[in-house]
Amino acid sequence: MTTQRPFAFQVLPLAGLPDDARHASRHLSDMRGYYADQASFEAMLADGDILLYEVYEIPRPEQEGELLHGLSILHAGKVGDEYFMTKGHFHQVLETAEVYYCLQGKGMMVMETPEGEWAAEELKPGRVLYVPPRWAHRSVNTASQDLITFYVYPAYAGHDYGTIETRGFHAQVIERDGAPLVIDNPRWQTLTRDARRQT
Ligand code: S6P
Ligand code: ZN
Repeated sequence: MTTQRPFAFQVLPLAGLPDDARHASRHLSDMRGYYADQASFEAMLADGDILLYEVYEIPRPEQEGELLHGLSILHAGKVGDEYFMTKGHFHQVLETAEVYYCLQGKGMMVMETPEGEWAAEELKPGRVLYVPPRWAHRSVNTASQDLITFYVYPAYAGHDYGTIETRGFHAQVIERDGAPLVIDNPRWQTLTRDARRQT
């Protein structure tokens, strides 16, 4: 049974998570279709189905009043010139926010609303990022060590991965001349326009 007693754990420095933390891993094969350079993706996958990111979450009842929270650990690397990233999602209950706190590494959070407004914010140790209700979010690791963030959001939020899986984010983060660069995702305009036509 989930405890109703207060509890605490240490994330800086990281000293282990509660024993009942849930662990999810995403490998390269889970990300088919997410990266722009499909030839590089397939070539990498042929070399091995490497681990890209992991999420540890403290289980809480998925109901109003509760908060889900945990650690997201995004490994470093690129597919073509595109940095390793999470799948990204809207919350199923769109009107729910999320807070991220960066513990280690360097990266970006790319975000956008269903209407197509978009934003990109830097993640680095000590930096807090507020993702307002309605904003889809994806973390991107732009450095050579793990990007570790602590996150917290309403436990009843749920996840919608489908929209992003189909059209991607408006902003794409690539390496150009050794530095991160945010560019327009060329596929986004077409896929979003097609999706709007169908509704
Ligand atoms: C959940 C929260 C994070 C992400 C994690 C992995 O709402 O935003 O725990 O789940 O960073 O990303 P994704 O997009 O694969 O769930
Ligand atoms: Zn989220």
